[in-house]
Amino acid sequence: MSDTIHVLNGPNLNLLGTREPGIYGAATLADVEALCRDTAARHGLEVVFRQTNHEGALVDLIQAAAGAAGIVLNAGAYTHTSVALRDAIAGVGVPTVEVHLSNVFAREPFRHHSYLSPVVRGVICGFGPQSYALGIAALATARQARA
Ligand code: CA2
Repeated sequence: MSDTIHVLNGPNLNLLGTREPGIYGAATLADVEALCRDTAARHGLEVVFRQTNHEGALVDLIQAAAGAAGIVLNAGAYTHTSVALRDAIAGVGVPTVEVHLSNVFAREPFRHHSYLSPVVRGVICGFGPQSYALGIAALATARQARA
């Protein structure tokens, strides 16, 4: 059984910690990566951590996670627009947790709908970088249950 979790980040998340701290906080994407690596290590898991601004590249990254223990996916704005990402998640057959830094349900109505939520294992939002740590912990627990 694979011991690797793929943590995949979509558009503009490379800007974390540089703008809009009121919504997204002060942590940078490098800080989020360090938190993910620490959390995964405590569960005996490795992390592949990636960010892209391009929808098709995100599809490629989801497909490249085939056989992994899980995917933690913050697809950013593509969450609310992308049938291609939904099809990639459904097709790859890897347990996936959709995560968001912000509580999307407390924001604009267009952020309340996700094309991805119906095909993922679960959704965690609103806890800042801890949303990622909670996603990794959930996948680690599910993996233990399968072992
Ligand atoms: O809350 C989240 O994690 C989101 O996935 C973030 C996306 C947004 O479109 C989703 O509705 C919710 C936006 C990511 C952009 O991140 C920035 C960070 C700093 C400065 C500007 C953008």
